[in-house]
Amino acid sequence: MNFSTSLFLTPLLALITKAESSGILTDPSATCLSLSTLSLPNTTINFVNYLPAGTNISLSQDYDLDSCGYVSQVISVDLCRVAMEVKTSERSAITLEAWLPGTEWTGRFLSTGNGGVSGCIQYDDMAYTSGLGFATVGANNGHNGTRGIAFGNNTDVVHDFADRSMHTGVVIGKQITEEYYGSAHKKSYYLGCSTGGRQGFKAVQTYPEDFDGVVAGAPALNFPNLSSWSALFYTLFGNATDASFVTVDQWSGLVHQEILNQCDGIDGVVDGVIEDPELCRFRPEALLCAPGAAANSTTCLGKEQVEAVRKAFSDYYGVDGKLIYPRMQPGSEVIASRVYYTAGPFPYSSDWFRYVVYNDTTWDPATYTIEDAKVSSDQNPFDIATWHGDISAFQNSGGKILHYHGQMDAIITSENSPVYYNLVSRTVGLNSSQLDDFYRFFRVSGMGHCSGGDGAFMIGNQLETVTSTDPQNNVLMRMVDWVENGNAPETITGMKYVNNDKAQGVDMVRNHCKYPKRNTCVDPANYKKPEAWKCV
Ligand SMILES: *[C@@H]1O[C@H](CO)[C@@H](O)[C@H](O)[C@H]1NC(C)=O
Ligand SMILES: *[C@@H]1O[C@H](CO)[C@@H](O)[C@H](O)[C@H]1NC(C)=O
Ligand SMILES: *[C@@H]1O[C@H](CO)[C@@H](O)[C@H](O)[C@H]1NC(C)=O
Ligand SMILES: *[C@@H]1O[C@H](CO)[C@@H](O)[C@H](O)[C@H]1NC(C)=O
Ligand SMILES: *[C@@H]1O[C@H](CO)[C@@H](O)[C@H](O)[C@H]1NC(C)=O
Ligand SMILES: *[C@@H]1O[C@H](CO)[C@@H](O)[C@H](O)[C@H]1NC(C)=O
Ligand SMILES: *[C@@H]1O[C@H](CO)[C@@H](O)[C@H](O)[C@H]1NC(C)=O
Ligand SMILES: *[C@@H]1O[C@H](CO)[C@@H](O)[C@H](O)[C@H]1NC(C)=O
Ligand SMILES: *[C@@H]1O[C@H](CO)[C@@H](O)[C@H](O)[C@H]1NC(C)=O
Ligand SMILES: [Ca+2]
Repeated sequence: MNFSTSLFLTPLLALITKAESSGILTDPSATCLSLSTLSLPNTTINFVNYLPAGTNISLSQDYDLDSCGYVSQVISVDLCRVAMEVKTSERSAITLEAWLPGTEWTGRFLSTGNGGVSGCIQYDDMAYTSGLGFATVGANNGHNGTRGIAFGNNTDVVHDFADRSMHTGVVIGKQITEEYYGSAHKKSYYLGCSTGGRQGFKAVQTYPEDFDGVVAGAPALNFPNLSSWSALFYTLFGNATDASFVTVDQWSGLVHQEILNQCDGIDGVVDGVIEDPELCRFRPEALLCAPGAAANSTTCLGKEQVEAVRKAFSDYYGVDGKLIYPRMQPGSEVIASRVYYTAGPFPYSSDWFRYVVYNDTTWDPATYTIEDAKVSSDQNPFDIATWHGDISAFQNSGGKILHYHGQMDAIITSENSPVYYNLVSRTVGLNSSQLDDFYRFFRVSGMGHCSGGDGAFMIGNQLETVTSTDPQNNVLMRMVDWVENGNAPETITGMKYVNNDKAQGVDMVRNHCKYPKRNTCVDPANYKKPEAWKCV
């Protein structure tokens, strides 16, 4: 991951209207330092710093964050940094930080989330959102580092990971915000992706008062079954010596090309991006080697390979005949081959089975079967599945949800998001136009897992995907505009730079459609322009 700190947002800040707020501090620095004696339940203040805009915070000095990858973080506004430890039980605690803009506060509160099975305060998200004037909190989700080893022998750490860390951070964070500014926040927001997307929906389902607006990307919903689906791939493709193994080169040179041959044009233009992978019923049999011929590594696949590829692109069912998880969407295989198909056991999944499901550090991911999936889904500790369709309490409290999912996601199949959206629709008995009042779901073509990809993936969901703070081009400011001005999004606009390099200029701009609509190209010659597309 690239935690680039080169993006200064200061010039953009001028564009953001300050919400009405009495929280104007006469001496933001002195008020900040006074927070060091603040007394809050279960909370120890580790340190408090008032930092000027442009500070390059050295994180390795404060924390041992090696596995999280954060070395330093540049901030773009003056801010009060409060670092805390909050006990969540007799044998668990979260590390929590609040980054409170000193002079640029908009009256808004925001919580960031986490990723994978970490363990990591997402400092780039904190810099991004505090830089936009949000009083921001971030927590370590109850343990440190990117692995799930701390779950072993301690279900309180699992509890923190499932929902207690973030909710605790929100409760404490709102109190600190009020202490600092002398007035409570006006609106409360959430921004997260992946596990962070799941945490956003956990708040929607279980803590409906926590937020007015939730931006949830690529959510790791149905978490125990997601961990099972992630464990499946190693057992499908195996090791490099197995007949079913498909090499990285075959994935990109053969399988991905054949998927594009079969499906790229369905949306009206052959541009390397599949707008709606649900329409792609990929036939890997097209790649079968001629009878009797040995599998040809550059031009065709053997029988066992084709069988495994078909399974990866098929919905995955359990011992009880019920869906475990939908299939991997076609289109993501260049990256997915490095994450899943050729990479050996998926570490997050192995951690979940070893340290949570079986309490056995020697559990072997090569032995995984759908029996294990059943054991895991029956456990569902602390309701980590996050799979409730009744979100009417959130609706009734006036909350809004902007849900997005990259259609090239190589880690969490984008096909799980419509399954959840439709569960909500059936459970609350609202059709799409009624759900639009408070819950909108966007399929972002050509976007990988939270970032990257072959399409117009820059939607401002992270610091590194910001092109503008105009609400149409920035999902976070889009949510603010929806919550505070009632401007609900019809589409969200993404951009791609030439070679993903801003200096080389804009390659393409595309409006991504609100589900269940899908994008169709009506002017193939101009496919890089948003006018060439229509949501139908
Ligand atoms: C911030 O500091 C780190 C070293 O701690 C350095 O590698 C990085 O380049 C600095 N970033 C900026 C923008 O100066
Ligand atoms: C996580 O790291 C912080 C900073 O080093 C430390 O204070 C805290 O105790 C650690 N948390 C756990 C659960 O080990
Ligand atoms: C403090 O932590 C304990 C668990 O250790 C919990 O039961 C209690 O509710 C917490 N207090 C507050 C005010 O959150
Ligand atoms: C639980 O603790 C025991 C005793 O310290 C240790 O041997 C075992 O590996 C731990 N199990 C897990 C899953 O962490
Ligand atoms: C891969 O090879 C290892 C070591 O030989 C073996 O233990 C494991 O079962 C194999 N995995 C699969 C999925 O075939
Ligand atoms: C693979 O196919 C190519 C092109 O048809 C052919 O030239 C080559 O000999 C084949 N290789 C094998 C190992 O069959
Ligand atoms: C998870 O998979 C099991 C089968 O192993 C299935 O019974 C269950 O319904 C699935 N859970 C969800 C929320 O889809
Ligand atoms: C997990 O296994 C260890 C032995 O490895 C044992 O000491 C511990 O009590 C077990 N924990 C649970 C919750 O079963
Ligand atoms: C959805 O519900 C609204 C409000 O009841 C109704 O006006 C609309 O026609 C419905 N849409 C469909 C496709 O039935
Ligand atoms: Ca296309």
